[in-house]
Amino acid sequence: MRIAEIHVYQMDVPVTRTTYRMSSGPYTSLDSTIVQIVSDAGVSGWGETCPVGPVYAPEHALGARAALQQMAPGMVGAPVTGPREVRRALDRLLNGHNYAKAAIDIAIHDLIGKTYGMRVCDMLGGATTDWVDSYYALSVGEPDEIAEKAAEKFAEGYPRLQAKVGGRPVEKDIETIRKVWEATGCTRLALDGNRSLLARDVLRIGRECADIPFVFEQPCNTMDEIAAIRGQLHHGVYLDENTESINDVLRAISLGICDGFGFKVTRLGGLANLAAVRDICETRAMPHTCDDAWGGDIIAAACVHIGATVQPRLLEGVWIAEPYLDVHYDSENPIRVEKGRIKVPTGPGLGVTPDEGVFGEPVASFG
Ligand code: 0XW
Ligand code: MG
Repeated sequence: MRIAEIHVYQMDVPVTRTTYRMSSGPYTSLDSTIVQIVSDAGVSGWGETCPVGPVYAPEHALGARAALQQMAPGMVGAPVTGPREVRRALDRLLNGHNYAKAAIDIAIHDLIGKTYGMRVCDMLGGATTDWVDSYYALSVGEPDEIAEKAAEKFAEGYPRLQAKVGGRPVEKDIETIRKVWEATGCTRLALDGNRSLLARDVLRIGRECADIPFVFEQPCNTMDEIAAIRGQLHHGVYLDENTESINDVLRAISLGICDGFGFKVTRLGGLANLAAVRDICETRAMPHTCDDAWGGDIIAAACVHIGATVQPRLLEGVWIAEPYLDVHYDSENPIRVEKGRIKVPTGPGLGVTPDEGVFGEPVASFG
């Protein structure tokens, strides 16, 4: 099988069902990039990458499309031997740019699966379940409002909650954390600073909320800042944004900096690399999520498929943007959260196929 065509699409993904605010600010619409890879047998595989704005991580939508247009000409005609070799080919065309290469990696997994009649989860080691746990990300907001939303989502069936903190006086975060705990009693609670907290404030939250069983998620900006206070914390620490490569994961584990992770498919470069860190975490009994920054049914399906292969006791959940959206790419097989869980698609490949014309005309085509 060879790559015959590559098409790149742009899709706005508006945040319509509720507000979404992290320490870096509010989000009202995100700019997604979709990749269609057509084989010489006429089968299409689909991938997606949708940075959550240009400041959350060193990624942005225009950069994704520029990187894809840099690589695509060199990929037309290439053999589709397997995701790892395709990634090596991409690395020979462009340095870095995991978040763009991930869209091709996902499309290659989808293409191989649809060609040979295998689900992506079964290509990645096999599904352990038909449904994966999700978790709900509570925005930064007024304590009473966030506590009310937390109670609503916990009652809806979400087994885990993530409360965004940071970007405001720490007293407000502490009040929010306390009210969320009182409103839910949720023992699977993550406080996600998205790199924004000062070490001083992390220590204060830990002291003043010592009775609440949460984990800190990416509280400070760097591994070094977190390592400096790690010994003074009595709550678990997960890394998220700092895990930009398999090496970052190996470093964090070898230095004992964290107790688990929030992983993103595109930040790590795709499903093959997430499967690699999944196996490292299983070796070291490290819980982790399988998420991405934002996006629609394609990236959501990718997160669900890899999430389904994680050893159940280590899966902290699969986050998808669907609860904040009113758009689906595949109207017959939408990926959606139902009572806090997500059904693993049953069709070949990702199990989703975009509706004809849903993305409009490609912004770039090759082959
Ligand atoms: C909640 N997420 C998985 C989605 C947002 O893009 C941010 C991210 C996180 O945990 O940081
Ligand atoms: Mg996070």
